[in-house]
Amino acid sequence: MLGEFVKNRYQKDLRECSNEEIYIALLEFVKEKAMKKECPTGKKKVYYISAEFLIGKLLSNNLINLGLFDTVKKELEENGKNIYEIEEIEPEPSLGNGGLGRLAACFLDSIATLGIPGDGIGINYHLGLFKQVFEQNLQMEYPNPWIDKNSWLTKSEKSYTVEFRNHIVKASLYDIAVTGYENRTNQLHLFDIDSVDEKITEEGISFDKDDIEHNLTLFLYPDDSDEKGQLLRIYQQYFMVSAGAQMILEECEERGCNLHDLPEYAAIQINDTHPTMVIPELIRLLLIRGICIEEAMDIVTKTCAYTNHTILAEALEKWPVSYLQKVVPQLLPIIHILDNEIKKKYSNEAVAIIDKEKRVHMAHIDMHYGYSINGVAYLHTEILKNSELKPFYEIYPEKFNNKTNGITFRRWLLHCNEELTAWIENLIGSGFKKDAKELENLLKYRGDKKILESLLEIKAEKKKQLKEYILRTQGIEIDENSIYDIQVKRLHEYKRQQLNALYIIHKYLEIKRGNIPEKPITVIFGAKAAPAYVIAKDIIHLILCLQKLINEDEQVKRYLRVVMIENYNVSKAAHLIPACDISEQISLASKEASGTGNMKFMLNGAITLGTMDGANVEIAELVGKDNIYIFGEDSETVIDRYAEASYVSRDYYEKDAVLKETVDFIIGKEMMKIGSKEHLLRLYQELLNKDWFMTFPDFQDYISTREKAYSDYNDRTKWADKMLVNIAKAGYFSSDRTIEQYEKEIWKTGAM
Ligand code: 26Q
Repeated sequence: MLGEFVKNRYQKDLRECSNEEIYIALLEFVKEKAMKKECPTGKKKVYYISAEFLIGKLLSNNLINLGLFDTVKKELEENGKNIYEIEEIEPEPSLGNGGLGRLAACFLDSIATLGIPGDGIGINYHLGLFKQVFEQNLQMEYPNPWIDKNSWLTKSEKSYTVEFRNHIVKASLYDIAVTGYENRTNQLHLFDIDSVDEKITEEGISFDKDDIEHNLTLFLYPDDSDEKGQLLRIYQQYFMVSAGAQMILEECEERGCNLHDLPEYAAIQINDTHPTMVIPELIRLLLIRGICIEEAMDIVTKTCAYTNHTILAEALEKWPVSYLQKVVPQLLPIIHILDNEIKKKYSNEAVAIIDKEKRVHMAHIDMHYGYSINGVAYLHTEILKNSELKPFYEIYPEKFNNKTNGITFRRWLLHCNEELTAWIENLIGSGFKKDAKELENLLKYRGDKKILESLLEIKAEKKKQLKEYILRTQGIEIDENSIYDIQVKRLHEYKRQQLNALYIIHKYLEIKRGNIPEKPITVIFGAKAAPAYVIAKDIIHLILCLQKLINEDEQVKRYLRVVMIENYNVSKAAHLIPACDISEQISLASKEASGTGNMKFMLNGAITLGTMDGANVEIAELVGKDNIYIFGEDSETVIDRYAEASYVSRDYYEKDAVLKETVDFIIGKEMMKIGSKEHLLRLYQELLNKDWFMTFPDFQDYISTREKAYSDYNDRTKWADKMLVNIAKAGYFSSDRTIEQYEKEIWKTGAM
């Protein structure tokens, strides 16, 4: 099958082709097959608009979804080729920062899998998220290009004009096929400008931020710590939504829409506030097309729906009116009308669109002028309703709803863990691939020693594979018989990688005192810090210094190792997650909206060590308290403490000798020998004088809960039983379930 395709292309046999040649042939082969599966759109269609789509590598994923993976793998093998080596050649598109972007990618997969007509709309960043390199125990950032002559992108004929105050640009449309699992193909539409120039990047990832013609689609979220960066972000956002809105109207008209009935033809899901300008832009476009302002506002309100992904105040976008004036003056008259309407109706300042400091609150536009507001996990939605967005909940209780996040099992089980997939299939058949709830049928094997042993063997195999991968890619040797304890996610203080680091210091000191752990431990991190996020980079420095100190200490390294994975990304996640024993989900309760890594780990048989935060709450409820390790203060306590402004970290430090020695170690002589005083001292002072995300109050409980997990690990059969329960209960977190709820409760396209 592939052989014939290759022969036509290269006039030679598969066996004689290089891996690069095969990769390019496969790319074309898959594109062709995907196109054949495209399906017509009914009346209504979903548009998932997002500044990020962290799709990761697509080759294997597409082969799986098209039902071709096994055949292609076999044909390659018969010709002396290895699909995993070919996979490595594919450059990884990093068109997202983390959770929100990866969620958008999982959602596209599920939308297509469920047969819903629904496309993504975003930006074709040329460099995506930076490539992380460690130098002198510090994070350095480099450009990360992914677009080759041969890529998944297909240039379409379509283009739209986008006008800014000082520029007019042509938005060209590129498409990436989104294959559903044994179902239809949808599209990810990415807009770009022809004049973008990768050569304008200077040292590292800096570039001239004024040069809009050459930089507009160059980087994902350029550093916006200064005004120019923020203006560029507004340029990018408007570029995406203006081109997107024009395309949506054009498509709907082609399907017979007269624009008065737009809500019957389109549901636009706004992924956090980054695409919020689509609301005033659509109103503007409807006005130009002859619809009056009142009706335009009404139409748009019935078409747009908003998802909130964060409760961190600093992440809620508020753009100064003056910035919008500089970039998109045509939107301001509309934003003022929207604001006046609200001010007429409600005197409460807290729900205004434009505040007293003349800043436009993007989320407020979404909530007033959209028909649905959803959080991404039960607890998150409750916090939105009862505290963060309370004034809006009081006005629009009917708009609020929860959609607990999910992940696509095609990538996070079938692709990344073929061994576990085969094991499950052998026990309960293959129905779980389409209906993840069927995983619960595994529960009948609870307590079955032979079955549990075979589950442990699979975990051991994946751990061996990860050990080899880490040795090959980073030259660090780990012990495959140790407990793999993993925390991988963006670096942020609220996610509390620093708490994990404090545990490592404590353990190191314990081993030095002769308290040897029963079982060796390998702590693995993977995390990128935003380039301008100083403390986050200090935390990376701390972890890298601990890695060096511990891995070179002959006495300690037999019992404890630390590995910080360089340039953590989607494909590295696929190596790490199946090999994990303990999944660290230790955010400060109330701060992590949902988390999705927690779901991927659970599905692959890792046991969660976490706080009652985000979707951990739902995981705990599903698996029961014997199959998860929960510690720390709950969200109510934390929220109250913030309200009282009563937290003083130094009090904890002074009262707890173990905590004190641990924190002091950060600036002790061992660390100073390895690390930089500037970074370590700043982090030490931050913890001692602020500790905004309250690691100290949770410290002791974290240590004892982690020790309990390590000691339980030694009863292998009992541990395997916990693994089994976690896998069996993970079905709820399939993004197919999430998308079914979006469809039935928000979009209502009628496709299912
Ligand atoms: C905002 C203003 C200025 C510059 C950047 C931003 C910005 C950029 C990215 C704000 C937020 C993000 C990304 C947020 C994100 O990834 N949130 C995560 O979303 C996941 C999917 O719902 C959740 O599982 C995570 O809990 C949440 O942190």
